[in-house]
Amino acid sequence: MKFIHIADLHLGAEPDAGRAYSQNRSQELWETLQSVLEVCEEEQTDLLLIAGDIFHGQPLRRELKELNYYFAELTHTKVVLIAGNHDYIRKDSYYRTFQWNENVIPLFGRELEYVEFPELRTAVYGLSYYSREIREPLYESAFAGGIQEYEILLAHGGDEKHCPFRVKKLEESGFDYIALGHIHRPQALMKDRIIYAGALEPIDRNDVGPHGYVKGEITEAGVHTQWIPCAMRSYIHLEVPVNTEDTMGSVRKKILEAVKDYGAENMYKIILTGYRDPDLRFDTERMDRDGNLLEVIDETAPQYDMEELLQENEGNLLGEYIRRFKDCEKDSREYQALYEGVEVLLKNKG
Ligand SMILES: [Mn+2]
Repeated sequence: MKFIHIADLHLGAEPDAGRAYSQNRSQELWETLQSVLEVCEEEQTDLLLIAGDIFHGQPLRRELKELNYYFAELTHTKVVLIAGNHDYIRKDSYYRTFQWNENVIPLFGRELEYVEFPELRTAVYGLSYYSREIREPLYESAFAGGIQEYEILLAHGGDEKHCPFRVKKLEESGFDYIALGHIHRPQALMKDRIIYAGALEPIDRNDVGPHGYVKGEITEAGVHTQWIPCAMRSYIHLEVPVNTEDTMGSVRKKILEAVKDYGAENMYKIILTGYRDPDLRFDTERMDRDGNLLEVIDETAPQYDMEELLQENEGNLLGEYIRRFKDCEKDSREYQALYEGVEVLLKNKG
């Protein structure tokens, strides 16, 4: 039985709205889903499991129609989905009345329910959100019923306000595979068995690193999974080292080169590090204006000429301070204290 597990598509979201790069970002979320559906079609994947938060908010009727159209094009794959905390089934939700194609099986119960696929010797269990939060540990009492040979749990949450659970409880639940959603960073809580696929595309700037989906196979020998990156863009936090020779212009060039190296399609938070010429002030506000530089943070320290400063300040507090730390080793904590202290004392001096 071959499956693909995705989660947290957040269709309808507009990440970094207003930025130059992000104009088509909403569309890209749909395109990445389509690329996963193409994989399902090519590989004749048996089940596509979607672990909640398909939509960023309440889905529009036309959005459901659109989604259903793509699902209906699959000639082999069956799609099982649940609603998460973002697209929870509100009183007026179109989820309540929408007619899905026959290969699409929503598990929209408030309590755990299941769907059987006898031809795959598989049952998939799941429940859906009817509110933004569920504080009860609903998954801790879930267990595989032994209805089919292979049993899968589709689940959304894992933090305090969203169906909290202890991993140990899930381990003991008897499911062959637990397809998790809600936490956007892909991670296996237990190898090949309890996995957050992660958001299919990164949705906000904290979703750093690669994103993608889980491809798995369940056979009599057990479960085997692999995680496959497929997102069109990533958020990257990048340190750019600066030295005393650098100017605004040269730092800007360094940043642009780093961005080129790590991929111009990605979104960056740049952290400037190292020692700068004390006279140089970075205008980080201006630097992050263009392209997909979302933020530039200056963590450089000024490179003071300690000998010169010492001579100029012989006898006063600053001079005393420098004398005290002067002989410490570079890169030590004391050295850092020397720099930070000198910076403060100089500032106070006016
Ligand atoms: Mn969620």
